[in-house]
Parts: sequence; C-alpha cells; structure tokens
Amino acid sequence: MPRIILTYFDIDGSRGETARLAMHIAGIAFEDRRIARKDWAAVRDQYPFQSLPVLEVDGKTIAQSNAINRYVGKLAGLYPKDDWQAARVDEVMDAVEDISVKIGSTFALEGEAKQKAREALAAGALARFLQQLNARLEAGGGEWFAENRLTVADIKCYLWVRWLKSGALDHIPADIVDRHAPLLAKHLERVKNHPKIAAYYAARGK
Ligand SMILES: N[C@@H](CCC(=O)N[C@@H](CS)C(=O)NCC(=O)O)C(=O)O
Repeated sequence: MPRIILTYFDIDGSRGETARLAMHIAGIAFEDRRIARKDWAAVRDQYPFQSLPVLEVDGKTIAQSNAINRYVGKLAGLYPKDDWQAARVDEVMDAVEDISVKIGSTFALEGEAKQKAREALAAGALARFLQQLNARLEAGGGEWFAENRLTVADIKCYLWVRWLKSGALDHIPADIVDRHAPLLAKHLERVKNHPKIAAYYAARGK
C-alpha cells in the first residue's frame, strides 16, 4: 500500500473532509495531518498553490480538493469508472466549489455590507443553485448523484449542505435547503446515516 498523508486544517468539514471520509469508508490507511490555523502562515509556502488540502502519496504531492477527491475516490471505489457517470460526479463537485467560493467571498465583509451580500446570495444565486442541485439529484434517481450509489460527489455535497443547514452563516436562513431543495435535505440524512460516516463522527464525538 502507498504511504498516504492528507494535510488539511483541523476542522471536521470543508475542502479536506471529503477525502478523509472516503478513505475512512474504504478502510484506506492514511495519516490525517491537521494544521492549526495559527500555524498556517509559517508553513503556507511549503504547499503548492499555498492552500490546503494537499495529498501526499509516497512522497509526491497533489493539491486542489477536487483533484484529490477524484484520486482518492478511485482508490476508495467511490468514483465511477464509466466516463459519463464520472462527469456527473465532477459536475456536482465543481458546482459545489463555485457556490462555496461565492459564499466565501462574503467572509471578508463586515456589518451591513455582509448582510446585504448574504441576503442577495440567499435570494438569488444560492437559491437557484440549490434548485439546480436538487434537479441533478432527481435526474440521478433522487437518492444519489450518480450510479445509484454513494460517490465522492454525495460526500462533498453532504458536507456543504450540512454547513448551510447548521445556521453558522449569518443572514443565510438555516431553512434555505428545506425550502429550495427538499431532495437535498433528505440526501443529507442519507449520507449522514451511512454506517461508516455515522461511526466516524461518533468516534470523533461529533
Ligand atoms: N481551489 C482550491 C482552494 C483551496 C483553498 O482555498 N483552501 C483554503 C481552505 S478550505 C485555504 O487553504 N485557505 C488558506 C489560505 O488561503 O491561506 C481547492 O479546491 O483545493
């Protein structure tokens, strides 16, 4: 087996978590290297693109979360071999990146500017995005995005929806998913209750 190190921040979510979960589900041994935010500035230049996650396999590194998700997804059997199904997985993962970047751009704002930007997102791009993603899920049969089974797209989407529904984002109503994407709300529960995922978070006390 190759020696695998996944480096990400010390949080149980966001861009590094899909690969972590995929490797846990498949029982792939890896070092879960977690960087504290306070240490980041000192080590940032060691990493390609000065960002995380980064995956190291037998001493060679690769960055960019979706590239990592595809690679790990293939190792874990959670990425389709069929090209069309694989493209459907890629579409969802890239779309989640797009909307995450849009939401992320509001983090630098303060006060009224942040409120306005978030309310505009909630009423516009985010609502539309949720409806589109809901439609994609429906096109895949309603339960999973591709191949009628769990793939890395489901994991990535689950993590993003979990974040949205957590109420952690000021000025974005926590019920936005239920209102615009009822299938995604059910999908969240489906992925959350996957035995390996439920056991993983239970072991982490989450
Ligand atoms: N397109 C990149 C974005 C990576 C990214 O922005 N990562 C964030 C954490 S989720 C990061 O490293 N932030 C630290 C910084 O920008 O200094 C990917 O998908 O991996």
